[in-house]
Formats: sequence, structure tokens, C-alpha cells
Amino acid sequence: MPRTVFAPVALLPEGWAERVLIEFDRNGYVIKVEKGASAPAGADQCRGPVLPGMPNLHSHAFQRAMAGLAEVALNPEDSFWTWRELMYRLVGRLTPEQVEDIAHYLYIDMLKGGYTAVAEFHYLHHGPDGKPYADPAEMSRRVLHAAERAGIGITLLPVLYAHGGFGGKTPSDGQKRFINSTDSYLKLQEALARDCAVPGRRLGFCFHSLRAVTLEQIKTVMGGAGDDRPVHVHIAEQQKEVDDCLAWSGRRPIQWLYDNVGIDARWCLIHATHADAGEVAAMAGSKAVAGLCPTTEANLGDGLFPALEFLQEGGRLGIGSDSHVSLSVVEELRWLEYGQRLKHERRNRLHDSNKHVAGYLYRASLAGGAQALGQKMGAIEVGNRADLVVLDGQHPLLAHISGDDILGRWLFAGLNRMVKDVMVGGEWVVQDGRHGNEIEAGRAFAAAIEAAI
Ligand code: NGQ
Ligand code: ZN
Repeated sequence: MPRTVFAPVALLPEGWAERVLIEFDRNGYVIKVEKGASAPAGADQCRGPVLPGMPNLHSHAFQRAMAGLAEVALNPEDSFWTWRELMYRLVGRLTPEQVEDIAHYLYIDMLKGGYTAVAEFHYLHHGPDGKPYADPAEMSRRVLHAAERAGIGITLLPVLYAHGGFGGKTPSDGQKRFINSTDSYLKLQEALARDCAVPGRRLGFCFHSLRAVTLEQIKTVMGGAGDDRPVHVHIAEQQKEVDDCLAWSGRRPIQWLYDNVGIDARWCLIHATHADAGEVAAMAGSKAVAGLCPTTEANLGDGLFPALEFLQEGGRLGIGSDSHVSLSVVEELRWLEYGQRLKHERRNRLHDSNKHVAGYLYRASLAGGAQALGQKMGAIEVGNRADLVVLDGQHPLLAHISGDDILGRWLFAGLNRMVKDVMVGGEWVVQDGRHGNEIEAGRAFAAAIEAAI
């Protein structure tokens, strides 16, 4: 028996529609969408506007353990790089069990914030001594299991991290749990291929950054003919990375990547903060996704991605919660726009010909996120996963509001609390603002923190 959801209003690819019946199969894929329908007996009745669930295109799950604890001025020169040292200290202590417990609770909070799938940029592979676990995929499997328990979709991106700086520099002690050779990396990919061949999961390639891999490694990994796996990389997040790349190669990081590697729509360039005009044009032209993480980029003092110029070039973007100082679609999208307003001293910067900022931000990051995750999501349509976010139709701020103003209210005047129910792959995972595992998962998270911090 297919199951059905009845939405009073829903955001469909062609626009907002009333009385929408969404039918999905046993695997959680949409098989029918009907507008102007009447609610059949047995359908789940949504109590507010229904949106496609948002992909979260960038996560380092374990970093949730330290979110909010690095907001202390320990050094007048505190920066991304001093934060990274604190992060490495946490890395040195975590066990596989703790990583799973941290990720489980994190993913629950993500669902409550409106994300229905996550791209996990996973580089914490080995034991504290840098030796692989008996199962080299142990940590990856922990993360997959956490996602399954929370009920969130996942694109697992096992990371190739081989060096400590441009030109194949030796990794530091703090990086030893991350390190693989090309060979051990490809074996890890192979081992995980089957784990990821189930609905709601996807496996992708990932290079930590141009600091961590060589061109030869990128070419070897990408050499698998006919492969359509998504590919992610951190790039040009900090001015120091740009300076180091210039010193090493005479080119800026994004420029170097485009000059040396065929970048296409499979790629997601995380941050790309320090992109100049030529790099912005190259990125937009390649159809790669810019993976923007506004709250983390603000938190780490990265700078502002030239989003307005990128949009004018027709660039594709999506959002990620990265270090997890925020687990909220609202905050990422709001700060993406606010960054541009503060920079340009004008209002309403990011929009398309419809002129609606919230409407643009939500639709663009659905499409870019779905592309970056390589998952059938981001729109309520036949063939996609039934990933839905139901806003609180009883909320006074949403009363008498229709169309994209619903998104305007939520993204610019609302909070996570406006997210009432969340469905992933045809299953309700958040109902009335609560997740079935949240109490138990919260306890396990707290115990992991007690042991690890
Ligand atoms: C990371 N995180 O790998 O977790 C990075 C910092 C680095 C962010 N860029 C470390 N947010 O880039 O070396
Ligand atoms: Zn990152």
C-alpha cells in the first residue's frame, strides 16, 4: 500500500500549490503528486505549509562536541588557525562510540532545524595513535549508523587527507588520525560502497583541501571511468591558504584547481570564500556548487564569499552547518543574505527575477544542496525521496500569509521552533517538534562529552 500525505499548501517545483496529495512507495520515494486534491481517508494530514527538506551539504559531526566552547579569547591573534589547534585537541581524544553518540544527537538536532539529509565530510578515520582500526572503515560506519538511528539521509564523503600543507608537506601530530595514502583511501571507498548502496545513502569522493592532497592523488582518485560520485573539497577559506598557494604554485587555490582539474557539476567547493572575479566566473561556468557555511565562516573569521557576484554569474550554491555552531536552516540562509547586506550597505541582495529573497535562498539551496549530495531530493516531485518539512500552521506569524512570504516569515522572523514535523524518506522523524530518540540520544551525548572534554 503506498502511503500518502495531504498538505494544505506545499512548495512544488512549479510554485506554491493548494491541497496537495503526495504519495510515496515503501522505499520512501514519491510516486505521485496531485494538486487541488481532496484528502483521502488514511492520509497523514499536515497542519501547516509543506516544504521540501533541506540538504545540509557540509558537516564535521564530531565538532558539535566543542561548539560554543571556543568563544574565549586565549590569544590576541585568535583565528581559524588557533581554533584548529583546539579542534585537534578534541580529535586526539574521541573514541568510535563517542563519535557515534555525538553524531546521533547532532543529526537529531539537524532534523529539528529543517535538514533532511547531510553530507558528512568525514576525515577522522584512525585510532589516537594514527593506526587504522581493525576495520579501517570503523569510524565511517559509526557515522552511517548514527544517521540511520536518527533517520536522516546521508552522503558519506570519506576524506583523502595525506599531507599537512601545499607541496606534500609532512602532516603534523594533530593530523595523524586523518592520514591515508591514495591506496588505503581507495580501499576505504571500496569497503563502503556496499554500505552506501541503500535508499537515502550515497557515497562520494572528498579531498580535504589542496593543502592535504597532491595533483597526482586527485587524478588517481578521479580516474575511475564513468563514475558519477559527488566530489567535495575545502578551498580558499582563509587568506593564508591563498597566500600559501600563491607562494607554492604562483596561482590562487581556485584558479589552480580549475587550471589543473576538470571541474564540473559533480564538484562542491566548500567555502570558496576568497574567490576573485575570475574564479567566481569559473566556478559559475563549471556548474559546480559553492558550499557555503555562513555561521561557521562568521564564527571562524573567514571573510565573506562574493555571493552577489556569483549569483549574477548564475552560480549554484547550497548551505552547510560545518562546525555546528548553528543547526538551523534559518540561521544559515539569513546570515548568507545579511552578510551581503552588511557588505554592500543595501537591502535585498540575493534574489532572482521573482525578487523574493527568502524564496530565492530556499529554492537555490535546495537545488544546490541536492546536486552536492547527489541525492534525489530538494523538490517535491515524482522520483525524489519523500523528504518534507512542515511549518507550524498555527503560528500567528504565519496566519494569513501565503506564497514566498511564508519563507520570508520563517527565514527572517522565525526560528527553528516554526518547524513542526519532518519526514525523511516517507517516515516522520520529527513530530510536533520532537524526535523519538532525543532524550536517550541527549543522555548519550552528555556522557560522551563528560568523557571526552
Ligand atoms: C576542518 N573546518 O577540516 O574541519 C576545517 C578546518 C582545516 C573548517 N574549515 C581545518 N571549517 O581546514 O585545515
Ligand atoms: Zn569543513
